[in-house]
Amino acid sequence: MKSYEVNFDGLVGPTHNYGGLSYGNVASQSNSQQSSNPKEAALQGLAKMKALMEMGFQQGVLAPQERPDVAALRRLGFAGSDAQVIEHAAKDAMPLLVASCSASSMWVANAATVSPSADTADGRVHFTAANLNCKYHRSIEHPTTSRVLGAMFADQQHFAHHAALPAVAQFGDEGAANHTRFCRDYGQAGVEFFVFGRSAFDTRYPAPQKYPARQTLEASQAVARLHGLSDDGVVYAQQNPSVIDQGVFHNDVIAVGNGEVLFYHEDAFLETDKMLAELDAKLGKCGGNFQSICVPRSQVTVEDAVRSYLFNSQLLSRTDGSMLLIVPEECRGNERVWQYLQGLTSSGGLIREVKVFDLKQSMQNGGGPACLRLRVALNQTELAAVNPGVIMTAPLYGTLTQWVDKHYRDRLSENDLADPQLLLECRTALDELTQILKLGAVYPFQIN
Ligand code: SUG
Repeated sequence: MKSYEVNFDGLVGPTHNYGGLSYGNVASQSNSQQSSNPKEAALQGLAKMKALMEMGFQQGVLAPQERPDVAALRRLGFAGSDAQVIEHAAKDAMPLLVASCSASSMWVANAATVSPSADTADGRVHFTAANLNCKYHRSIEHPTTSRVLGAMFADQQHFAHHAALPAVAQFGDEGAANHTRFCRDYGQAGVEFFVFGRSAFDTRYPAPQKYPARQTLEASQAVARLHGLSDDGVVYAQQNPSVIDQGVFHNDVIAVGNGEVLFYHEDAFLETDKMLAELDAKLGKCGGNFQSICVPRSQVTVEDAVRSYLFNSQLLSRTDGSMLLIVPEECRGNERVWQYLQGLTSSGGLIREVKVFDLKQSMQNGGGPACLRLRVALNQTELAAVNPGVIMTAPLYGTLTQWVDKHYRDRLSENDLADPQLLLECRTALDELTQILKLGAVYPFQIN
C-alpha cells in the first residue's frame, strides 16, 4: 500500500504579535515589541502550503487557537465579563495579557510527537500533545491542541491520542521539534530519533549554562513508551549544550532529517559518531541505508545557522528519489549559507534543489518552514480516515485566503491586545473556521 508524509501546517492566528516571550530564542527576544502584520503572516503560511500542494506533496492545515485566552486569565485570578478580564489584565499585568494573546500555536512542530502505525505496538498512528511547559504562553496550548488533533484524526481504529505529559520541568516536552523519523519507506517500520537537551534525573548528562534546555530525556522516553515503540526502533541523542546557549532552543534549529537522510550541523550533538553508528545499525535492521550530511562549522557557523534557519528547513522526498529543501528567505540573505546551498545542490548528491519562501512574519519570532509543519506519515487507508476538511486543496486555499482577508488585521501592537474588540473578531473568525475545516466545537468559547 502507498504511504505518504503529510505536512500539516499551522495556520497563523489573528493575534500574531511580537511579545518577546521566548528567552533563549534569539529572534523572539530581538524583535520584541515590534508591530506585527497577522494578515501577512497567515498569507505567507498559506502560500507555502499551496506551493507544496502544487508540487504534488500531501498537505494539510492545522487550526490556530482562541486568543486572547480568557479562560487562562481567569485561572490567574482575573474576573468579571470577558472584556473586564482583559481590561484588568492590561492594567495590572500586561505581560500576562501578552502571553495569553500569543499566536504561538502556529508552530505546530511543537504541537505533538507523532509515531506512524508501522512503528507502534498496536499498529495505530500515535499522537502525544506536547506540554510545552518551558514557557507559560506555550504551556496553555495543549488542551486545545488535543481537541483539534482529535477532530482531525478522529477514527480510533487508526489513531490513538495521548494527553500531554505531566506539566513539570522534569517532563518538558516540545513535540516533533526534537523528533525525527528515519525510514526506507513511510509505510515500513523505521527508527525514531529523539533529541533531548538535558536529563531531569541523571546528573551525568551536562546541561546548558545560559539558556533553558526545553526537552528532557525522561519526556522523550515517556513518549516512546506511550507510543509502544520497540527498543530497536528508537535512538536517543543529546543536543550539544553549547549550541543551546547560542540560541538553538529546539533540535530543528540545527538538524533536519527525512527518509534515510540526516542533514545536520557539525556542532549539533554530543557523541555524534556513536549516535550516527546507532542510527546506521538500527535503520539497517529496517532495510534502510542511513545517510548523513554534516555541515562543517568552517563553512556555516552556529550563529549563521541560528540567524538564517538553514536547518529549520523542510527536507522533502520526491518521487524520483531525490530531495528538495524548503528554506526561508533569510538563507539567501546570508552569504555563507547561500554559498553552501549552491555547493550542496550542484554536488550531485541527494539534495538537488532548494526552494526559498518568504516567512518573515513567523521568522521574526523564531519560526521557520519546519516549525510551521507537523509531519504525519500515513498509509492510504489512514489518509482516507483523516477528516477531509483539513486536507489542502485549491478551493480550500481560496476559501482560507478570503477568510484571512475578511477577518485579520494588518497591524497589531501591544496596545491593540487590550482591545476587547480583538477578542470578538478572533472568536467570529474561529467560529467560521471550524465550519470551513469541519472541526466541530474545539474552542473554549464554543464548548463552555
Ligand atoms: O517556542 N516562538 C516559538 C518559536 C517556536 C519554533 N518552533 C520550532 N523550532 N519548532 C518558541 O520559542 C515567540 C513568541 C513571542 O515572542 O511573541 C515564540 O513563542
